[in-house]
Amino acid sequence: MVASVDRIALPWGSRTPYGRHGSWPERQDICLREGVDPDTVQRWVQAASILHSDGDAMDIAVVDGRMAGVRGRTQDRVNRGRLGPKDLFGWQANASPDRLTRPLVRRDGQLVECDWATAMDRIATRSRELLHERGPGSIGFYTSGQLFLEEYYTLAVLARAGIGTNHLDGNTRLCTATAAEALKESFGCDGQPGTYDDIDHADVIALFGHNLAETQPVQWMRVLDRLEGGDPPRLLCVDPRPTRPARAATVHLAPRLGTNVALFNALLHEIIRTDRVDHDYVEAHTVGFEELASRVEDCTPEWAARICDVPAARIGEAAELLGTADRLLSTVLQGVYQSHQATAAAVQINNLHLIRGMLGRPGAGVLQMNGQPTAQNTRECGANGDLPGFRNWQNDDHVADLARVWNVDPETIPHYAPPTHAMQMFRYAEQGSIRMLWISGSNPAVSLPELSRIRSVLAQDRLFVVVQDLFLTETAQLADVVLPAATWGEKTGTFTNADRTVHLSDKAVDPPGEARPDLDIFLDYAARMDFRDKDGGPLITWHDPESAFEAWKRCSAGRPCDYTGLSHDKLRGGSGIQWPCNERAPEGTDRLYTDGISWAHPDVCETYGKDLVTGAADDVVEYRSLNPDGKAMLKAAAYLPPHEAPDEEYPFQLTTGRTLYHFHTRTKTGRAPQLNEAAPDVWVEAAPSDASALGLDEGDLVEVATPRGALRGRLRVTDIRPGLLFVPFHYGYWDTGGGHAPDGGTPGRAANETTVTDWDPASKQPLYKTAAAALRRVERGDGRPAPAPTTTASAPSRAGTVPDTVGGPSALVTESVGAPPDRRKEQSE
Ligand SMILES: Nc1nc2c(c(=O)[nH]1)N[C@H]1C(S)=C(S)[C@@H](COP(=O)(O)OP(=O)(O)OC[C@H]3O[C@@H](n4cnc5c(=O)[nH]c(N)nc54)[C@H](O)[C@@H]3O)O[C@H]1N2
Ligand SMILES: Nc1nc2c(c(=O)[nH]1)N[C@H]1C(S)=C(S)[C@@H](COP(=O)(O)OP(=O)(O)OC[C@H]3O[C@@H](n4cnc5c(=O)[nH]c(N)nc54)[C@H](O)[C@@H]3O)O[C@H]1N2
Ligand SMILES: [Mo]
Repeated sequence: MVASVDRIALPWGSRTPYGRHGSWPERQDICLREGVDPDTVQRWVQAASILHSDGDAMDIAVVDGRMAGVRGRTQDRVNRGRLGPKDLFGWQANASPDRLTRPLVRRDGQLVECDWATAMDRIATRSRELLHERGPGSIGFYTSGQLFLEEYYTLAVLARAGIGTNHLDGNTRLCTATAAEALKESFGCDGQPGTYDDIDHADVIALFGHNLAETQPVQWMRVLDRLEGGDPPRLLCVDPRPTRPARAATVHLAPRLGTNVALFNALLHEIIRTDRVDHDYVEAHTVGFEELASRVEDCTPEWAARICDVPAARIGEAAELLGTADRLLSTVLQGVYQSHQATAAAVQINNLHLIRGMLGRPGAGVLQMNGQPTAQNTRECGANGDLPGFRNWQNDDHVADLARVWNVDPETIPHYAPPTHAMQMFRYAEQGSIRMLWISGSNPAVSLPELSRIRSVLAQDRLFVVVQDLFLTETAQLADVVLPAATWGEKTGTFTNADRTVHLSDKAVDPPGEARPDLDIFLDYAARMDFRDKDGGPLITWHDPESAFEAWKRCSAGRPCDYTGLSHDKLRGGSGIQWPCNERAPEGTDRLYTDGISWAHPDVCETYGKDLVTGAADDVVEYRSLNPDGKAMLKAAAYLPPHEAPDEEYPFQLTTGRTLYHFHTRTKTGRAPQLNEAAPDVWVEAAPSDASALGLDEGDLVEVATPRGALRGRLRVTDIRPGLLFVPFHYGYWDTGGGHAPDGGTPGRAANETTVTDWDPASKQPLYKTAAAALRRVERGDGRPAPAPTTTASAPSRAGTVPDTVGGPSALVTESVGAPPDRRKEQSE
């Protein structure tokens, strides 16, 4: 069956229902440029999507050396051929006419074009001067969750063993630092326990602060297909906005912002009170049950109801759902990770699974989600605040082992303190101890909190800023050197999604102008700096993506994220493969912890843990006494109120987040016409009762102000929790239509003008989802609605009052169900 579907109007496409324990049918989505059809495509090149962490496998169509479209790969375990709207249309940004094609350097205050030798020489010279004058601690690297594994590994080696700096982190700090920390706190080590296949088997699926429909649309298609098939799952959704999952849920809880810990403690209280505890599992595999039980003893639903402003009866219903599940799958994302008490809350979801024994079996799994496509690799390669291969910086044996892999002295690798986290790096840059900051694959002048501060940090004369990007972003405009990077489709490499599936993404077309792959840029820098190992040989011995991958395999050998059974060739042709993949598991591993907890023993664990409330690090002695046998740890936490509560001046709660059609600061999705038009400008969501109390209507221009700053956007009245405002964070001042930088007089439109510089004590992830704000009208609307989609959580409260979001002819996508066998054969070539 073949259908042509407007995938802006119908983002999840047509249904392919299937029953519990069945296998998800294939559906191939194809989107080709006008005038191109499958027969005129000259080459299909294998890749996977780079605009979220789902890892949807796709092929890029090439005609005359140019990208001409994409199609889903039906043989892949993750998506079975389906693609979401961003993947169907986002590839067009690669060919945008405003791509950076030559390096730029700042001369007399202006960024001017130059050749690569000039730009790289300037960076190497400045690096050497700083190393000489101020030492390695004066140089910091801020990278991404969007480069490839081979690139992060190279960056980690050159920063940690070449420069010898402790200041290397990713924007993963803003993204999945809490996922990693929560896994480490509960299981002793990072590594996703569950798998997407658990969706096929679960009878209850619980989403905690995760707008699955908009941020992992392909897995939402899978849930929708199960909801329409036999023996459908029941859904629990915890989110203060009326997301699509919230509307489809059996139980929806819309708590007050920042009260997750109170709510989760009440859920645990009910499960223990009704004795839905798997005592055998708890006894065999965990420590800390008594303390957890006593911590939540007083956390009744009535107690939590007052804090969270959710009916106690509803909390009881949610606990009943979780307590009676035969196979429970939970996912956790930014509504927890970027909210108050992030790690403490995320850990309570691990506790829920541990006390119910819901782990390591089909359908029983927890997904502490990732957001960015390659965030997993930033973490495992040690380009964030960890050592490569999930090694423990406090364990001398682990540092010595890493030094062996790199053939350097252990003292070369900084391990005197935890690797510096991103928020601290910007603080050091502000204070002047960091003098060079190299930013790759991130746009902090839009994405970090409190933008007026970030702009002033980056604009300082004494700070030498290098920005490696595809476009002259808001951040690049503040740089001293701008390096034009090649990206997805223009370079080869691998990356790993949120359920540990490793995909290969091959080069399909040449990059524009002189743009170079990030790997080549890092290798060029390492060669100019002439980094050496302890025997005087080159520190970095690889020269291309494949040799970099082979080097990483040696570093990962025997570690939890063991890649030794993988190779670029093995990843070509078929499906992505889940790590660990080694001699023992040559086809990969679907679930971790099927046979007890494997990486929590004091000798092997990645961390000795932290106090969830203060963030104070434990040492090996404390860890050994808590967990001598390496079991899972049930860590309890008391609820504390958010730091910033509404008051008379700032009476609203404010949260920020995403919409279906855009990715982050829109450098790619803002340049794809179908996506841009679906949500062309910022908006502000408020509840009908709040709007009418202030006399506001749909489409009015409003201002949202916090103690940090203000932004302006059009009002959309939705069924959001009363007292809460929502602003999407995608809109910086770059715009196809003409956004502007805030100039003191007129506020801008970026959500982060208003957010606070504050972070979770354990994971150091910034709080984008708990602030107090004021709302006022700037100007009455002219009858036109806010530029917000109607297909998503931003749907108007009164249906039919705003025209439906549609894409039209340019958004038509071919969907084929039950593809003929010959097409499948051609695809696997
Ligand atoms: N379309 C799209 N998809 C994406 C991305 C994108 O930019 N656009 N980015 C990718 C990345 S990097 C990430 S990290 C993920 C993020 O994916 P999600 O976490 O799903 O997205 P968000 O919109 O940031 O936040 C999710 C929900 O948290 C809720 N929330 C806010 N505060 C609270 C709270 O205190 N408690 C609870 N329980 N919920 C709260 C919000 O209402 C929101 O609906 O998406 C990935 N996928
Ligand atoms: N208020 C608020 N702020 C938030 C969030 C929120 O929910 N609310 N979410 C946070 C989260 S979870 C995240 S992940 C961050 C995202 O924040 P950022 O990472 O800053 O946002 P992006 O727009 O994805 O920036 C990535 C940059 O890398 C460039 N790029 C893309 N591909 C490549 C490549 O191959 N090589 C190189 N060198 N560059 C490339 C893009 O052009 C873009 O400029 O935002 C955070 N900020
Ligand atoms: Mo993220």
